[in-house]
Amino acid sequence: MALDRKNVPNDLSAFWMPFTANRQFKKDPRMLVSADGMFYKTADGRDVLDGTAGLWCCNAGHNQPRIVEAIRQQAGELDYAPAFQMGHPKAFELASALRDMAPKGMDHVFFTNSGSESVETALKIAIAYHRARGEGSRTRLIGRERGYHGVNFGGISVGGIVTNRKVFGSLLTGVDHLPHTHLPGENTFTKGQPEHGAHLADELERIVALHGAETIAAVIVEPMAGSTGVLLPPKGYLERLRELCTKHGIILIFDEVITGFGRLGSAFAADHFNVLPDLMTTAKGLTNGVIPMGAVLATGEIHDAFMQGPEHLIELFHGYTYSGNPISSAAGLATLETYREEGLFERAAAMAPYWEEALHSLKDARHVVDIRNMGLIGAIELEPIAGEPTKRAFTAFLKAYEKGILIRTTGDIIAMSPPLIIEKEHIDQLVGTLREVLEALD
Ligand code: PXG
Repeated sequence: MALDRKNVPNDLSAFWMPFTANRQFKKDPRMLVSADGMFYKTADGRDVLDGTAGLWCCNAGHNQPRIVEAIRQQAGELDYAPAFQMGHPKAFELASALRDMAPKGMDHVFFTNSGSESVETALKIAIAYHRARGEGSRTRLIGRERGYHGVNFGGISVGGIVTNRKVFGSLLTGVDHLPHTHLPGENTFTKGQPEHGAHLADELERIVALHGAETIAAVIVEPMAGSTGVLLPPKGYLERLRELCTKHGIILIFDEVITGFGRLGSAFAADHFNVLPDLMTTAKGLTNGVIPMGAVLATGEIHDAFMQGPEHLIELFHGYTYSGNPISSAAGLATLETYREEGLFERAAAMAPYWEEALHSLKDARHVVDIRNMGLIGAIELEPIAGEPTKRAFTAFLKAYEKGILIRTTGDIIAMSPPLIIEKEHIDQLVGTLREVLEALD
């Protein structure tokens, strides 16, 4: 399609784009210039249906008026306040609102600016918590193969996506990994949680036997692995992991950066699976993706372990210039209010069965080898082109964009996570367009 470049800057060279094929993009840029509700508008004036809520973050849809207004107002009232040794009301209000929305027991909130920072924060809190209790030998961190925990050094160390790790040196020491839970032979075309694989949590016993429980600080997992291509926890898996962590005194961290704020049809995955972690990392949907913000939620037990010693001393030497900044806090408050007042989590749950049926109707489409879903998340796995992994799915992404839908691909997996305001007609458009794209694909 010939590109109308009138809304595209002449010089694209300076911006080194993140997680992007820069040279390919700059030859044929895909530029979004505005958005509303379920749709983006492109530089060449086309509407593109947002099948991914931006990057899994715009759960309430785009340009949500309450959020836009809250940011506008806050910017003109208190633009910034120091985050260390000073406070402003909205950060406290947001922390309380988040606690009230979170699973019972997650009583304290540490603000960050992204999922990656939330992960670093949670890992540091876990290690420092054990030390505060006189168990300073607990420093090891256990992640999982195929896990995604952001891109900072702690996160890629516990993460398990090889491309995100292999060119960045030796990473953190003292890290080990659980096996991933993808069992394609046994669990194909699963609707919701797969039947097989709970036993994979028992691998933690092997890791404990190898290193000694007294050296292990925390286990971090995504309750549903998103970035790697939507891997749902097998039935019983998270329960088993919780049991083993409790048994061995290990902190369980749920990385809820994607699963938080309604993605599965409940506020958090912890609610959905009824398994409580000790620490939870969040970001993305906390502010509807509108402005950077993340938060780590901690149980009272973890928080209180730090609240010792003379009261004038700082209890945790950690934080960011923008932790709980006024504009992000205002956006967060308006976002949580929107979720609540518009019943968006319930809406996601109510739409999930239609979403599931629509996605699985693609079972017989060309190249499809698996489909997985839960809440308003779906993944369609394609047979890779022999010798050219990722190419088939990436081509599908480009063709889909040309045909007016935005999807994400990772490897040869198409992942979708639309805003929770999606209507049936949008689901029909996504799935109908995908079928056309897949049928025309080499
Ligand atoms: N943890 C999890 C579970 C994530 O999914 C992060 C941490 C890092 O968040 P930040 O805010 O630092 O990016 C993430 C981010 C995709 C995709 O398409 C996923 C993420 C980010 C961008 C794209 O799968 N997840």
